[in-house]
Amino acid sequence: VIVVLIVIGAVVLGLTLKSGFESTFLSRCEKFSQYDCKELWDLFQQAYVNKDPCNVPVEAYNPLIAAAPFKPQCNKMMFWSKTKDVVHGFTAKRKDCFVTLEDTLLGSVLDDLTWCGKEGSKDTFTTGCPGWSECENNPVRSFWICASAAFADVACGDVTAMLSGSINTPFNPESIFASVEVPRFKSPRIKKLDVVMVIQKNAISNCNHSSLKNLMQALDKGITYSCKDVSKSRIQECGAKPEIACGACW
Ligand code: AVW
Repeated sequence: VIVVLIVIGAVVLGLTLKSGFESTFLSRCEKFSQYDCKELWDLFQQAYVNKDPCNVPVEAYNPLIAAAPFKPQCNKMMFWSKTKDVVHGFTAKRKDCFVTLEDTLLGSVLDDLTWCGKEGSKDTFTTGCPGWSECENNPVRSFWICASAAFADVACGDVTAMLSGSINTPFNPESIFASVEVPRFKSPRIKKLDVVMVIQKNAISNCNHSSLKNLMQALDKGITYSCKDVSKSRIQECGAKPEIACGACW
C-alpha cells in the first residue's frame, strides 16, 4: 500500500510541478494583464517540444505570435543591434519615449532565456540546447527571428534604431536588424528611420561608416534616413531625467 501511495504521489507531483522555466515564463507573462498566460505557454511549447532542437523552423512560432500580436506604436518603435544594454537601460526608464521588442509581452517573457525540446520527450530543457549559430533552425534563434519579423511588420511612422559605434560593422548583414527587420520596413507605413550611433570612449565607427551606406540602400524608396552620433552618457542622462522631452534626447 505504501509503495502504491508513493508511486501515485510521485506521478501527481510530476504532473503538477512546474519547471523553473515554465514558472519564469508564467510569472513574467502575468505582469501583463489581459492575456491567458497558460494558453500562451501551451502555444509556445507546441513550437519546439518533442522536436529535434535543430529542426524548429521560424514559422513554428506563428500561432504563438498570432495569440499575442504586436501592437503598432507609431513613432515609438525602437530597433537595435549590438546595443542591447544601453537601449534597454534607456527604454526601461523612458517608456514614454520608445518601445523595443523586449518591452512587449512575448519579448519580455523570453528575453535572455534558452530553451529547447528533445525528440521523444514532452519536457522543456534549458541546458544542452544548441547555441545560436550551431544550427540554423534552433528554437531560440527561430523565435527571435519570428518575433522580430512580426514586430518590424507593424512598425510605423518614424522608427529609431540604436547601432554601436564600438564595432567594425555597425550595420552587419548577418544581424537580425539587417536581415529580418530592415527588409520589412515599408513606405508609406514607415516615414523615416532615425539611426542613433551609440558613441563610447572606445568608438571606432560613427555615422560616416561605410556599412551605413548599405543601410541607406536597403531602405524602401520613400523612407527618409537620418543618423546622429550620440554619446552613451547623453543617452543615460535622458534615461535619468524624465523632464527631458523624448524629442530633445538627441
Ligand atoms: P544583436 P541583432 N548567441 O545584438 O541585430 C545568442 O546581434 O541581431 O542584434 N543569442 C544571440 C546571438 C548569439 N550569438 N546573436 C544574437 N542573439 C540574440 C530584435 C540575443 O538575444 C530587436 F528588435 C541578442 O541579444 C532588435 O532590433 C539578440 O539576438 C534586433 O532584433 C540581438 O543580437 C537585434 O538583433
